Formats: sequence, structure tokens, C-alpha cells
Amino acid sequence: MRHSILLLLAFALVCITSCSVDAPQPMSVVPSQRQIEWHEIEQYAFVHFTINTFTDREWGYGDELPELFNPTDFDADALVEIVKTANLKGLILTAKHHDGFCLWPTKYTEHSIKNSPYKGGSGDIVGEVAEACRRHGIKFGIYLSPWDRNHAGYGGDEYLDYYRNQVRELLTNYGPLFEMWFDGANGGDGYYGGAYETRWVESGYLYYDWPQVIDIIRELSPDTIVWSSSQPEARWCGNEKGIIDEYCWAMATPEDMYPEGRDCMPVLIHGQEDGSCWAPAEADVSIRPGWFYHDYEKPKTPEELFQIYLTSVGHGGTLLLNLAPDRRGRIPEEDVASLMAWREMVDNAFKYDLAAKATYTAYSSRGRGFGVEGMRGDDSDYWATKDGVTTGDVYLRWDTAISARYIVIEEYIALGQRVREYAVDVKRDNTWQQVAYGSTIGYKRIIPLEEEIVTSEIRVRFIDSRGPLTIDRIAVY
Ligand code: FUL
Repeated sequence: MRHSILLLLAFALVCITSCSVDAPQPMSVVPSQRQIEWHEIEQYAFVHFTINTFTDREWGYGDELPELFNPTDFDADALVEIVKTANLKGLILTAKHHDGFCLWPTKYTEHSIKNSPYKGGSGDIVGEVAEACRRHGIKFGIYLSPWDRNHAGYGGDEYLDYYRNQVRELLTNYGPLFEMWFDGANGGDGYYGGAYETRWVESGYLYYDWPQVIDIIRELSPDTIVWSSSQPEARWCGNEKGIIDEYCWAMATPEDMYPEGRDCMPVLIHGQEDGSCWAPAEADVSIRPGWFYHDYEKPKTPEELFQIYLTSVGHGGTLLLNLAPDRRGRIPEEDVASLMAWREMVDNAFKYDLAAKATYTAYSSRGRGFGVEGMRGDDSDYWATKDGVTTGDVYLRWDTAISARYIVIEEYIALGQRVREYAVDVKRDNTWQQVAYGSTIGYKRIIPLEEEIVTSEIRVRFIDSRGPLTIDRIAVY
């Protein structure tokens, strides 16, 4: 008897070990750990604030006097509290816009806040916001315009030293940063230390020698996501409307994103299925028509912001939503109202995952550890198919009918982005009816249904994929 129990145990052990299954091989291009974390924060604020706020311009010329910068009621905590309440997880501040005025008391130029009336010249907007972010658990990032219409040496080597010194100074004093934003606007007319002329830097991307700048970032703040034209870890989505294209890969090849003399827009918009690095789309958009505050402009409505959420976070990228402090240094009350109503709309729309009560079924599974339950909820397990299996249907069934408005699908991107084509069907009057059809999924795809659908069965068909399917989540709201 004892013998046979031991034999049985040994057999079970052999079975368990031999039945355990390996995870699918990662695709050749996968996100780094910091990029995965960046995807997960989904939405964060941009704050455009500088001398333009006081001159009513979008691009300053570079000859504005520092005395013009005079916010009467700036409060970094109040700003960050708004960001936090709106559930934005980070904040990227314009430390320097194209006009060259610096919002921190840099030691490299007099064209800064130290010569403004703000706090009698002892203020430091970058430092105040950085500290407030840390106090409130908000990630902090910096926008540092490469183009500088104030600096006399712009276009030459002297400016490059100046720029790199500023990168070093900012990272040393205010880092670590979660993202650094190096705007693409480059060259044109400006003050340039009194020259009042037009300067074009011969191929902007080469002029700045980004690898050198990135080396400084890696040395001082290794986990910073670099938004730039060289080795980008996040890319521009191709418009400033908050719309990431329906067809969008997180991968792209840097040389194709910023090619000499070729149109880069298709690559920025769609990414590349065979791109050489993970460079996902970020949707930057302002709550107002302009990036800076102008009293004649109005903020977007909560409904417009909600639509933007669907086409940014819901299209597999992140949302970088700009807020524009007014001349007090405060976010206008009507913008705050719109922002909070938007947040409530998002919270309400995605409050209860109806799939929590569904039964998940798939006829094809990789095996132990990669079953359909991996698609339930927001945890780290995922459903995978066997090597060579690049299609699969997943059924969600409920005992009592549910009323669905959104389907959310997420790929397990740590192993790469794979899905090329999918469809969603619902069962009505005992027949399947297709309600959605699309191409890429990536980190997250929110599929808004045209109308609220009452059903007790939903089928997600993965029609084509670059490799075995690795699906992290299917949720229904
Ligand atoms: C653009 C800039 O020229 C705008 O002023 C703004 O900063 C926007 C986010 O990027 O390229």
C-alpha cells in the first residue's frame, strides 16, 4: 500500500514537471522595464507656462524682458493637487520654451526667473513644482526646448555646451525625472542675443548630437523616458489633437522616424510592425486651443476630453494633456471644472468590469499557467497560445445578460506587440453579430460599441498575429 502511494506521488510529480509549459519566446523588439512602467501610468499632465503667458503669444521671440514674468498667485501645491485629483500621474513642465526664458535660476544665463519680479528674484518654478510633485506622489518631467531664440550662440558649438550644461543642471537639481521632452521645433528667426536674424541649424537632429545629451541623462537619471528625435523611447503620434491612429505599432526604426528628406509622418502615425526599437506613441494635446493661456480661449468640454482619452490611452499609447496656468499662475477655474468632469466620466465609464462575472473559454491554450483565467482582471498573468498558433477565439459568457458599452483588450506587451487583426461579436437572438473589427491592439485597446448592447455572450476573435497570442486582459464595461 505504502509502495503504491509513493509510486503514485512520483508519477504525479513527473506529470506536473513534464506538463509545465514554457512562456512564448519574446518578439525581437520588446519594451524596457521603464517603458512598461511608462505605459502603465497612461495619462499625465503637460504644463505650458512662461513669459508667453504674459505676452499672449505661443512662441516668444527671445527678446522679452525677464521683468514680464510675474505670476501673482502661483502655488505649486495647488497646481499639483489639480493634477492629482484629475488622476493624471505625472507632470511635465516647460522649464524653457523656444524663447529661451528659464523658469529656474540657472547659472548659465541671465535670461531667467532670477531677474523677474516673481518672489523678488528668488523664486524657482521648476524647483517648486518638482518638490510639490514629490510631496504628492506625482512623477515629474521636464520640457527643455532645444531651439533657443534668445541665445546669442544658437546654431554654433557654444550653444551646444550651454544646452548640455542645462540638461546636467536640471537633472542634478531636480531629478530623477520620469520623462524629458525635447521638442522638434527647430530654427527660424529670433533675437539671438541681439542679432535679430534667421538661423537654421543644418539638420536639427544632427546639430544637437542627441547621443551626447542622452549620455548625460543616462548618467544622472537612468530611468528617464527620452522623448526626442534620436533613440526615442516614446514618439510623437503625428498630431496635437490627442489622436493615436487606429492602426498603430509601438515599434519604429529611428532612422525612419526622422529621415533626411523623406516624409516621416506615416512612421510616426502608424509605427512599424518591423521597427527596430520600442518607441510607442504619446498623444500630446492641450485642454485649450493654444498651449499657453490666452484669455480669449476656452477649454475643451469634458465630452471632448473623454473622446481624446478613447483615442489616446484607448489606442495603446499615453495621453499627455496640457494645462495652461493664467497670469496669476493658476489653472483657470473653467479648465479645472472641465478636467474634473472628464475624470468623473472616465471613472464612471470604467468603474465595473462586467467580465469579472463572466466565464472565459478558449479552445486553444498554451497549457498550464497560460489559461484563459489570465485574461481576467488587471494582474500579471496572461493567456497564451501554442507556438505556431496565431489565431484564437475567446468566449465570455454570463448567466444573466449584461449591458456593454466598451470592450477593453490588452496585450501582454512585455513579450512584444503581436495582434494584427481582431473582431468582436455579440450574440443576439441566438446569432453572432460582429460589432467591432480592427487591426492593432498593443498595451490597451478600448473599443467603444456604437450603442449599449444587451447580451449574455461576447466573442473576441483574434484573426492574425505576429506570433503566438499573449493576451493580458479582456474586460467589458
Ligand atoms: C510644439 C511647440 O512648438 C509648441 O509650442 C508646444 O510646446 C508643443 C508641445 O510642441 O512643437
